[in-house]
Amino acid sequence: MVFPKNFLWGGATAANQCEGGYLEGKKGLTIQDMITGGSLHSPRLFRGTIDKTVFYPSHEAVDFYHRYREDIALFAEAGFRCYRMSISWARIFPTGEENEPNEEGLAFYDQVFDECRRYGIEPMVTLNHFDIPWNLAKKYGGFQDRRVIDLFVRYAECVMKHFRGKVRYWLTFNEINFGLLNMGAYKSLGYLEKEDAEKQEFVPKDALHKNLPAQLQAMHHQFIASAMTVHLAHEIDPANQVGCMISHITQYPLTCEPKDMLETQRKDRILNKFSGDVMVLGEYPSYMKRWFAEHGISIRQEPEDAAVLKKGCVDFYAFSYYMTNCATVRTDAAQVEGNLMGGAKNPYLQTSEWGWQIDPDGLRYTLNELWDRYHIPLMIVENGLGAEDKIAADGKVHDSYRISYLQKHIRAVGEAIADGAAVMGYTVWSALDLVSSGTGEMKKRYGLIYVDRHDDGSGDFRRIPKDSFYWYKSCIKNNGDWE
Ligand code: BGP
Repeated sequence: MVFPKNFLWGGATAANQCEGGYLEGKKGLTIQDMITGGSLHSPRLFRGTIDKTVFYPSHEAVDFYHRYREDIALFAEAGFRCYRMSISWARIFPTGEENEPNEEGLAFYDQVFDECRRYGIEPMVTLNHFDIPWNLAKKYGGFQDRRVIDLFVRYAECVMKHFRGKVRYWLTFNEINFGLLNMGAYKSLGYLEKEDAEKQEFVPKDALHKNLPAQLQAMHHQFIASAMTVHLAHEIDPANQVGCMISHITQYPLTCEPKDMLETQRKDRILNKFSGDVMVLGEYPSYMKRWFAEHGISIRQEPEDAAVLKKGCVDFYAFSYYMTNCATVRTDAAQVEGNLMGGAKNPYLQTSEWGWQIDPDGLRYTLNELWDRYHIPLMIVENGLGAEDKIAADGKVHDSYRISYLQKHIRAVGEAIADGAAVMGYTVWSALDLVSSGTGEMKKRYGLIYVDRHDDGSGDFRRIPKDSFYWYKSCIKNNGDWE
């Protein structure tokens, strides 16, 4: 196969979905600690105070906090060359505002990275994967407030200095483009209106475009924080490589009617290209001007902002890829679910049990488009299948459907590399079963490793490598081929 020798094969997780230990080691609360479980048809609820009678999935998650040694040993057994994970900001700065970092938090991640290095696994660290400290959401409305930029950069600087030499690959904000969307504004920006923060309970998805100008302002602050972090990362250690992280929801026109083509372009620009362009090219794209004007958006910028963005362009483009959707101007088109956002149904594609359209060819198409546009290394940092896996009578998990999903997508990556795209790595979502970000469920399982944990809080956290684990091991061993 065409995969480069040093290709970063591995798996991914996020602190809020796997660690648990939500108050251990002097960790502070995060916005994830305040949301309940849900399902495809019942949304997760935000609760402004912790109610002991309610189940919050992130509180124990899958107990990585206590089991990281066992988990990393399994990752090593699968042959991972890379482990994409995140640091929980609130483990290092519990309220986000302390002057000094929490030593226990730093010590925890020291152990995690040392364990990775012991097996020759390269950590790739997301600085903020949907878990801004709760205090910053409540007090400042998250990134709406410019002061949060400095708080983030202080955190980023602290961990990049502390883990210098142990971590070389960094991602600033997970799926930064989700700040534009309903639940994404809460999770990504920590966007909370005062009146909502004080409510006993509300559905964060109701924030949808409630205050688009404020969301865009908050995203601007994230872009600045990210650019400052990239710049600092290079100063701290020239070996550091920093990527953006975009949820790439590739759009196809539902029909070849020119109006559908224009709608596709419009959606693709707002959803996918906007964030990528700012972070890779270091400036706001001209096509957003009209959209801003139409939505009454005028971003407050400081005189130095333009230069900061230009100085902080990312080194590589990382993205998650789960599906493609169709765009159309028709109002009667059948709809499908998706990652925070659905779209028009593509009659040629099958969907997962949670209604996400499965499209391996779309991954090849996307990689080629991104390479043509940016000409910087690309990395798929999330791709995988959420399914309701069961333990079979023989005590194993036979997830042939996941193997088939991964095979097709990895072949598509190989094709894109053969087409000429520079792809540096691929990390499966997820390395092990963890709490679903969208629905809060455990039963929506993505892992190569099964975790005995269920939606009612039962289970003993036992780990069982699935069939996909052994298949992926052979794929990595043969650098993108398998026996
Ligand atoms: C992405 C997130 C992940 C992850 C994944 C699957 O949006 O970065 O955290 O969870 O999607 O989504 P879900 O868990 O909602 O199925």
